[in-house]
Amino acid sequence: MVKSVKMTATSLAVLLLVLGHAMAQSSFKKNLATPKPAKPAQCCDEVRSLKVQVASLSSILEEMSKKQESDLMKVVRQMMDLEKLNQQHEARVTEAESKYSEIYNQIEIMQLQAAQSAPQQSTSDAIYDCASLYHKNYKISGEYKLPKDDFLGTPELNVYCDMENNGGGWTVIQRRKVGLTSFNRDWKQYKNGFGAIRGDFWIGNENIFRLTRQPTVLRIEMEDWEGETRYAEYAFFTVSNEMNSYKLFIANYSGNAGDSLRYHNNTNFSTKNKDNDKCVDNCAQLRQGGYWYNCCTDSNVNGVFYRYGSHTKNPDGISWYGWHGPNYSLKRVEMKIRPQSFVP
Ligand SMILES: *[C@@H]1O[C@H](CO)[C@@H](O)[C@H](O)[C@H]1NC(C)=O
Ligand SMILES: *[C@@H]1O[C@H](CO)[C@@H](O)[C@H](O)[C@H]1NC(C)=O
Ligand SMILES: *[C@@H]1O[C@H](CO)[C@@H](O)[C@H](O)[C@H]1NC(C)=O
Ligand SMILES: *[C@@H]1O[C@H](CO)[C@@H](O)[C@H](O)[C@H]1NC(C)=O
Ligand SMILES: [Ca+2]
Repeated sequence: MVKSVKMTATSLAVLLLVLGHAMAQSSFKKNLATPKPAKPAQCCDEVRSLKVQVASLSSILEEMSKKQESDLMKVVRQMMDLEKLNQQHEARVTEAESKYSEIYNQIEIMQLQAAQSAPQQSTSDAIYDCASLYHKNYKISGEYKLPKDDFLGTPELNVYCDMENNGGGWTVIQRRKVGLTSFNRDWKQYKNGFGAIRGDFWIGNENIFRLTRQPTVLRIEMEDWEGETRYAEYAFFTVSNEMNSYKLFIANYSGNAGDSLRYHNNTNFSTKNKDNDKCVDNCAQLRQGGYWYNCCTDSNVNGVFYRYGSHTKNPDGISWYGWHGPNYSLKRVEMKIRPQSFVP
């Protein structure tokens, strides 16, 4: 064993010497300036150590990618957990919202019951508008549910009552103040009403027709972008039924905004899909709303809501010509009605 190893070592040394000599000679012959320093033994050692290094590097790499993978999995799992939490939060919010509205409805019902059992102050029992609620001693502004009345043929209706301004008892039929609800709607939507009762809405032509069967006052309040307010009041206001295209009648103006609904007196209601105006044009399409268009407007309170800074160029804004002319879109408008006979 020992001998053979020695032998091998010696023969290897000899072989290396010979090889080294040969290589030195050949490189000498080839190129004097750049002798190759690499010796075979060194080369193989280097290769071997390189191989070892590569192996350890690739195992490190493998480990790293495994770690990365597990990190990624962790992140994914965390995201899934967050998503689940988020969904749970959303579900809780929805639940809270529905509970809130349920409680709110119960309060409303209790308020109505209290109102209905309150000592009678008006000659009529029926609650068909905010004025009758006011006379049943309900004097806080807010959202109410008017009960269905078979005798009057009125369905249940959510309304907003202004019980505080100008004597109270006002049923709000239109409001523009938030600006996110489009008023460029079709006949059916204007007929039945749309929007949010606490925000921007149209109560519906059918409801306006029903609510104005008794002699009614209309009050239109408005505010410009400088914060100034004006109003227009019509001591007489009524709207025909659908058969008669919800034709408008108004009379006996008072106020400080100008009589800009007069031009619309005795005209039919028009929407983008029902041109009942007195013009060759389609005013509802030009003015982008539903209204009692003539040819076309002296006021356009159901027009486009333009925010401050962009409200001075367009003729389809929320305009009241008697105050700010055709190209100024107002910041806020509210239309409300009350029986002529109302006494605060
Ligand atoms: C209004 O509509 C009615 C039918 O709904 C129609 O008879 C009448 O001519 C219309 N009036 C105008 C001014 O267009
Ligand atoms: C609207 O027209 C009627 C006639 O149909 C008239 O009696 C009333 O005074 C008019 N209203 C206004 C504000 O001009
Ligand atoms: C307008 O007011 C006058 C005077 O108060 C009154 O005689 C008239 O009937 C009113 N018009 C309407 C349509 O209510
Ligand atoms: C409103 O704007 C139109 C053009 O967009 C212009 O012709 C008109 O004179 C303006 N009216 C007023 C009162 O500024
Ligand atoms: Ca037309």
